Amino acid sequence: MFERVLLKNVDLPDGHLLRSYEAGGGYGALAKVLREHTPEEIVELVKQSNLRGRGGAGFPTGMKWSFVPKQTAKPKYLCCNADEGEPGTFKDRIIMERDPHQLIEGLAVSGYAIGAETAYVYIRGEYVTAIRRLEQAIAEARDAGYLGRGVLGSDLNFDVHIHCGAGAYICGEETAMLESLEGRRAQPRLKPPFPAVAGLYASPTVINNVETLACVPHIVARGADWFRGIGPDKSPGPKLYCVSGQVRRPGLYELPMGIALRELIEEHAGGPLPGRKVKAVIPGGVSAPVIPETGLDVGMDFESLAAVGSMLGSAGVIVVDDTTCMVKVATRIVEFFHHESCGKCTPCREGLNWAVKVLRRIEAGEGTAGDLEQLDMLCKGIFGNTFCALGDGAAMGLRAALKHFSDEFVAHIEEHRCPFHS
Ligand code: L3W
Repeated sequence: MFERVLLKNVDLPDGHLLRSYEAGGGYGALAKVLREHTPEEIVELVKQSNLRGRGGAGFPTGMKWSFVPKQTAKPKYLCCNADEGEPGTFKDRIIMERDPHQLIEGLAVSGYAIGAETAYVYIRGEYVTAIRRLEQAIAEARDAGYLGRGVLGSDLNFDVHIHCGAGAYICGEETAMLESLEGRRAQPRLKPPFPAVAGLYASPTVINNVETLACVPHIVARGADWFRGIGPDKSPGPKLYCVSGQVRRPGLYELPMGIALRELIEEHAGGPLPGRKVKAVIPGGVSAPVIPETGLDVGMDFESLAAVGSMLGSAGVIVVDDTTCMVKVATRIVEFFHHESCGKCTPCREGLNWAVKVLRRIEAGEGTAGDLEQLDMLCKGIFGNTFCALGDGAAMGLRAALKHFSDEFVAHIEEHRCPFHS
């Protein structure tokens, strides 16, 4: 059995309270850091651990921190991306609801490392329980001296504030999130400059995902070698996998990075529903290209999934069985991206609108010869030509569905009906 690290407190009845967190050694890493380490040593430790961002892109965390300029008159900010809007993704919610102090300790250690006195947690507004628990935990941490002026009697001043989103997927894109935090409509900014250099209020800003920050106290407590010893060396660590869709035991699983997708689905999530077969799996939220059943032996880590043309993304694993129409799946996903497009750039705004129209007519059995070529042309027009990753995610997902399940698209067009729902 894999030892739970990130989820070790989530089943405790009072896991969200300070006394439970402290009873399990909580805030020991923060105390150790303030007693024994310089900020530079913590950045180096996180670099050595090979921790990579858990929000979607997998960027090396220590490297991101090291981009923050050392000599600057501006304040530095730490932002936690807790917008968790990717369909099929529910890992950060569980951390915030059931073990919010783990995130707060991660924020405090990370803030110390990068020289930030202020952190914002940008949390999706629908996460009402998580917001309430995090607010309560921040108040407890302030009262206990883990946040505020002179943290634990040291020179560190550090505090955390919550900002609630209002339901837009684009706010999970880091620069749109900064726009929203500054009070403007959330639309992505051009990069570079990257936020590490010019982010919130044009100041150096590190943006990390909830799960990424939650890993940091454990790396401090147990060392970089321990972390690197779990899973592949380039993509190591304990990992939260959100399994949903047509399986017997959907849920949140903490397992090593790099576990085979087949093992995750068949052994941990209980396999397909009785009498059904797995047809396809979307491994990393709907931004990640679908993998057909024959590809399920792939490892769930950044390199292995990239090598097969997909990605780990937010590790939102969505299982699709043989009773489900892939044209319907692809249409729902592209409809989602179309609905959530911020409209700033033309390829995403117009291309997705067009793609939805074509997909809906194919799904309704009204597709015509040439529709598949048109979808392919639209994917080419969108991919690589948009301001942010939203358009890319939609195009990559649609391309993969067209590639692996072309027979289902062709059947809809030739038979003028859905073979699954006739
Ligand atoms: C300084 C450089 N910083 C890169 C930083 C950059 C960002 C991070 C990754 O993520 C992914 C995408 C989607 N100097 C830097 C630098 N950085 N070069 O590194 O950057 P990037 O551009 O590779 O990706 P991104 O646009 O930040 C998007 C996937 O996320 N996705 C996932 C959504 C997940 C949720 C959720 O619920 N958790 O919403 C959605 O599209 O596919 O791979 O910090 O600043 N030279």
